[in-house]
Amino acid sequence: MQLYCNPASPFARKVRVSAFELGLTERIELLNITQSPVNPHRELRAHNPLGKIPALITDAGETLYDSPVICEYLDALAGANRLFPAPGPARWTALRRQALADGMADAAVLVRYEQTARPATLQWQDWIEGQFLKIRTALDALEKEDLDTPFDIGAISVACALGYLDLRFPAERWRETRPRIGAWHAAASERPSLTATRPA
Ligand code: GSF
Repeated sequence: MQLYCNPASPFARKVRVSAFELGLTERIELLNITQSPVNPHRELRAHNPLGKIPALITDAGETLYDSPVICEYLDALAGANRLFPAPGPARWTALRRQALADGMADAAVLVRYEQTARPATLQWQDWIEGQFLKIRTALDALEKEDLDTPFDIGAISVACALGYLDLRFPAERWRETRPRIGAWHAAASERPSLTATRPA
């Protein structure tokens, strides 16, 4: 399999962490690329019309996207509902946490594009604040959750979204008012799957 990715992408990291947890790392060749909405990558677009990473080319030659689909595919490949629990309460919680974390990462990536890809004169502070409100509200919601459950797709998504905040927005200092999730993230970050995929 081949994975279009970039070390900084929180969504590509989700896929790489999932592959690591499932013992599939050796089966995936990483195709590291750089792109953005204003700097599209021609070859990637031929595989994913949306022009986004991660995109996985399976051994059968089909391209899968986006990260929730790829992670569920890898889980099925490894067998036995290891990251995506079977239908039932644990599955709905894991999927909801994935949605929450991916939404946080989406908002953070949009702010990053606004601040780095958009000409300074066109940047809109209210819009940036609107994205930060989503991120902060999501962090507050996570602070109230019990994340000490199996390291499933919900936990992986949360860990990767928090890692992206640390990478791109260290001034946010989200831990200062959210000690529970800060402690959870510190412990989770010691897992080999997360240390092996930590962006520089
Ligand atoms: C989001 C992927 C995404 O935004 C997923 O895979 O879960 N819902 C998708 N990828 C970004 C790069 S990133 O992770 O920072 C991307 O490829 N953006 C390019 C663009 O044109 O939006």
